[in-house]
Amino acid sequence: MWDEVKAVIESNQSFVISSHVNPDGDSVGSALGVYECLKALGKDAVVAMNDAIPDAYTWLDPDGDILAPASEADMERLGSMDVVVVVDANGWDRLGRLRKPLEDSAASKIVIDHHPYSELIAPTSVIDTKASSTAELVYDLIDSMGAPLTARAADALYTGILTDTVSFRFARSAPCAHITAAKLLTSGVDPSRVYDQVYNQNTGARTRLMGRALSDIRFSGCGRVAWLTVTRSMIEETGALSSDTSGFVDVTMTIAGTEIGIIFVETRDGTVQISLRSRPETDVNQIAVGLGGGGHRNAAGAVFNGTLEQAVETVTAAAVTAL
Ligand SMILES: [Mn+2]
Repeated sequence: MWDEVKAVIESNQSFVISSHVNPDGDSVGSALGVYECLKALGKDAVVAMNDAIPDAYTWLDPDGDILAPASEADMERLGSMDVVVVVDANGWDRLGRLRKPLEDSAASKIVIDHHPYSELIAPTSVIDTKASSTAELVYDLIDSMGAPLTARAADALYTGILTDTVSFRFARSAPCAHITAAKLLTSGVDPSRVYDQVYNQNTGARTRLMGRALSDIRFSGCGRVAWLTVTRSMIEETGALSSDTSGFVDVTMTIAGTEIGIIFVETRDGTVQISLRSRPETDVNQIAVGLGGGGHRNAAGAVFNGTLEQAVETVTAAAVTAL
């Protein structure tokens, strides 16, 4: 499955690795895994993202190797690399401001991903929708290239698997995810250290914001849909950051009887960020796709153009219909 990717890597020297907007543990982990692999093979590589790396993952990049958010000057330079590698996304529109320089460049293009897709954006694509995470695929790439697995790559890939499976809780945590995780542990990853870095570094402000959001939880569909809202003023009053809302929606799924959980976050530019979660038997990806977003069957997201009230009305109605 890696022959074409290997051939492109072997016959080129400079690589730019990128991923989707609002990077998560899997996009950062997969990008760093590919970066470390290419560096170990003596290649020139750079990772560039549209947005800053969330605090939970900055420990993976202590020297700030990742260009995030990429500047205008970075983007000009990136267009002239030999190869563009897109990880954890398969759609140019997912790259934000990096779309134009990378899509338009004359570089060879590689996609490594595990999201469902409607069409390929690059002929050299390895997309496995059964994989728990892109990180699991990147481990396989490094292994099949015979490239050394650096300690940083191992930490990064373990982080990708840990976060995309929500600590091995999701249905897509197939045996493969555990097997790859076990190999990473064997190579020296300290699971308690990674868990502590990723999940136990919240600020007081984030915890207060979570309390505000949770204390106002609402239900639709006779309790089967649970939803949270976070307004701009809640974020400002608690002194939290917009990115602090990451993970709040997962709390809705800890409630007995909830089949769909939703969070609505009001943004500065007048849109509403929506994240959806569901039990294995319920598909929320179709709701996200209907809103112009996407993701997975049990975890998806979209950006709604309109007010918070309009978003709540539209999306809770779609969720009740999807039950
Ligand atoms: Mn992923």
